[in-house]
Amino acid sequence: MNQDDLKKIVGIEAVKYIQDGMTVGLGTGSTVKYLVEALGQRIKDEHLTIIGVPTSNRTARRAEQLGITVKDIDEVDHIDLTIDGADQIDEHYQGIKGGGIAHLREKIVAINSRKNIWIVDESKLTKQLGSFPLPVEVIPYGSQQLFKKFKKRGYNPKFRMDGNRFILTHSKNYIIDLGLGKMGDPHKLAKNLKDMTGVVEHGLFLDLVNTIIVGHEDGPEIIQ
Ligand code: ABF
Repeated sequence: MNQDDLKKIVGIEAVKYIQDGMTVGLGTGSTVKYLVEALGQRIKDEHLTIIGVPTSNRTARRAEQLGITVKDIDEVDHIDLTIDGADQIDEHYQGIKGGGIAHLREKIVAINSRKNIWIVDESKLTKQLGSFPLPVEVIPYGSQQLFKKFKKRGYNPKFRMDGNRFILTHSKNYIIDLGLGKMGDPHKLAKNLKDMTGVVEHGLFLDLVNTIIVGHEDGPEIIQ
């Protein structure tokens, strides 16, 4: 089995947690792709009434193609359940997200959800966060000064570029990835980052997840 097979396993497992009538936050990424496909199939087979709240245009387009009713977060009363991927999860179930540059919308959807499920293949689990670059969304104005401050703090920053162009988020901001290697206390780092003017949001998702579904060769592992 390859990594994609493991992603498929957890995408299909996660769709079982969705009940008729739910408003569901739909994450972003290659694992969530399988969840969205499985959800589209379930809606067709069981004539479910589901509202999807996508965290990116990519997910919105895919969901609509599959016949899922899509609404913006500010059009719904509440979100019952959000299912999303992650880039790294440590042994305290803290996560790094945002490899897909959607972490601001993902975090807004997550904090407005009654329950959060992450679906990952086993390669995402780690003892300590940090070997995956931590994405930080920053406004363009003053971003070079912020970059220098990150450098001075030893965060080993790198702008997310496409050739010589800055990659823009949905909100037309830049992403600076921090190559931290081994991260210290994520709560302290999260506060330090949010205290820096010009930082919009970082990819540390702390104390947010309720259930993690991990894809292994022998099937899905449920952590809750
Ligand atoms: C998304 O899932 C992003 O936050 C993250 O970058 C992505 C990683 O998942 P995958 O490996 O499934 O693409 O939520």
